[in-house]
Amino acid sequence: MTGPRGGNDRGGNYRGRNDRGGGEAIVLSLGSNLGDRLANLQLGMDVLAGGGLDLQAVSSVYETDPVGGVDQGDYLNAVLLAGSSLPPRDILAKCATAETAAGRVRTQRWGPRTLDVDIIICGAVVSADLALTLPHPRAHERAFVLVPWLELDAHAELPGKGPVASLLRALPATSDSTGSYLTGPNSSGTVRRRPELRLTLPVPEAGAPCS
Ligand code: A4P
Ligand code: MG
Repeated sequence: MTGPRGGNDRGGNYRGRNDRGGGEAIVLSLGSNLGDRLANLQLGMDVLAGGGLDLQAVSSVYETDPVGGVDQGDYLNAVLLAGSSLPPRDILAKCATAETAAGRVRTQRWGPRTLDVDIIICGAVVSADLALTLPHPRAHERAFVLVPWLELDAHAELPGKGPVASLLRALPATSDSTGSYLTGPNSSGTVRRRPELRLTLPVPEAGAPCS
């Protein structure tokens, strides 16, 4: 069934629009490879929602090979589209709150985590600040970001890097009939869509903007 909270034809969950409403278009990447991975992603979304961040669409869930050279379990990854007029640092603070709510403990860079929430873009904002680099400095080379983002927005562009579709084609990746992206050695890892694992957009706050 389709409708305001129905799924899209690739398994993601849309609120029924692709525009960003008021404020900047925000793209967030969620990842988990510790504990109940799907529950961690859902909790992260639930904590992120509201308070000035209007969640609009969530991708399918993808199971992905760990990237970064640390020996760890596979991740579940998803991408969120949102709209917000909050300053980027406030959105980063909301990401940190969501990570804390999921019990995130930082022991090792690129190591296993219950929940990681990264800001991929805040509109066209460009920042080299190490505390908040925008766009995310590694998004363009990560299939676990590009594949779910492209699922939600076929015309997505990464400021300064170009169309997401082109960036994905530039990775050593090919799609197969199941929609998985099979990547070769030295690549950003295999990305497998898990249509049976679904995330649900939280219900908007009363009075929040809605199409
Ligand atoms: N920071 C700067 N810019 C940003 C941004 N755009 N979004 C700062 C979010 N945070 C940003 O992050 C370290 C610092 O980055 C923060 O204090 C923030 O101020 P962190 O979450 O504490 O540590 P981290 O995630 O281990 O480091 P980093 O460099 O953010 O790692 P990545 O690049 O996020 O990689 N493999 C798979 N398959 N799927 C994954 O999701 N994730 C990682 C983490 C590694 N391998 C993965 C995955
Ligand atoms: Mg992070």
